Amino acid sequence: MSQLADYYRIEDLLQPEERAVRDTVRKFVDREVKPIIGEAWLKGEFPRHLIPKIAELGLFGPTLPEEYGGAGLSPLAYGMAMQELERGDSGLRSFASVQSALAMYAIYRWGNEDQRRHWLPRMCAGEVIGCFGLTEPDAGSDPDMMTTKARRTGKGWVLSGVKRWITNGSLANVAVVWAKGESGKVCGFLVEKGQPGFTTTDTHTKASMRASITSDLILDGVEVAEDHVLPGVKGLGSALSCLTEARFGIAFGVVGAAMDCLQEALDYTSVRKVFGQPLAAKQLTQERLADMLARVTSAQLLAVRLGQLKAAGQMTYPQVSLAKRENVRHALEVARMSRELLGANGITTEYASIRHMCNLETVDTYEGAYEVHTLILGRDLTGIAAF
Ligand code: TGC
Repeated sequence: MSQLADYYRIEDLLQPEERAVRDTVRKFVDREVKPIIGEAWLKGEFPRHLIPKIAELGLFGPTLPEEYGGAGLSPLAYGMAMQELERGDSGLRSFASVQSALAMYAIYRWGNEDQRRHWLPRMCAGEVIGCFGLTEPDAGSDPDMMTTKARRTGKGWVLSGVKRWITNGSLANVAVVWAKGESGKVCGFLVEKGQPGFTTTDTHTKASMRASITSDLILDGVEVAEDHVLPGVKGLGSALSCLTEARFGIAFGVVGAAMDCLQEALDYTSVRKVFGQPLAAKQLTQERLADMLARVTSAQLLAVRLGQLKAAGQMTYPQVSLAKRENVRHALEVARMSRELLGANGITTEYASIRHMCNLETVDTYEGAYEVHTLILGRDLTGIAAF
């Protein structure tokens, strides 16, 4: 990797284990992902054959303790893994981060010991895939508006409602589903694939995240036993705490997409000639390349400092909002500039930039849209909620 991808020597801020994780995932992405991902994206297919390989790399629940199948990795090691996966494609990173930071984290944080021991080792091994059902057709930025209901019965609970925009939905063996009980309190449930009343449908009209599965979860009177309730859940805040974990991974992941775009623009403009010179020799090109480099470097520094704060137990969720908000916008701008520098070639998926650019539109919107993070920061600064 050229000096450009590490202009401020982020390398020096990483422990040997964190560098090793980054390098291993980088090699995997170069060897197994980059050659196939453009075509998979065009076909609208998630490359399922990579699941066992990602599991082998230990990227499902890597920060969890070893007793549950995890590797006890540091937040920075996890972040580096997300960065490298998203250098391949945002869909691949989404797949891994929904599995780890949303589904597995929810079970780890809000489940009981039996649930942890039952689910987590198989999820680490990639034998069980999870998804996270919070968002609904009419409840996105304001999840408290959810209409999915959980009704108590003599035997357990009955769930009814629809969840939308669920990554891994139809692929998942287990869905973490958030629903309101009769008192209006948000509760968390584990719903298994194939349970009577539980179906999924995939969204096929996406012009973004095409190498990723996005589904509706339809819950039509699904009976859930008491041992499938997450007993630690304290209301909506428990669901939001999982989003913090996922947003943390996004803040790192998008840096990878931006790094890939910068490298692609540099490679292309160095060889492509215009008016007798390489494009890279033109001042307008250099201004853009410098802007891209500044954005990549700013994003890297924000992410790494966030990782250090998390490792020290000092990270707050508004800090995560700031990094998610800024880094996705930096990455999106870098992808747009790279696409533009590639001219007509930049509109094809022969090059990665347009794929990253389209994917990043989703990343800007999901896990808290740009505007939601703006208002989380506004509330933190002023003490006034302006949602
Ligand atoms: P609010 O009063 O702010 O909070 C309620 C309680 O939750 C706590 N809390 C958080 N805790 C940890 N992490 C966070 N990010 C938290 N945000 C809030 C908060 O401290 C409070 O605790 P307590 O003890 O005081 O009760 O609740 P609100 O309803 O006013 O929320 C405001 C807002 C806008 C911040 C929140 O609703 C929000 O973050 N909205 C965005 C939701 C979002 O990101 N949705 C996208 C999810 S993606 C999806 O569902 C698909 S799964 C992913 C995939 O499949 O790709």
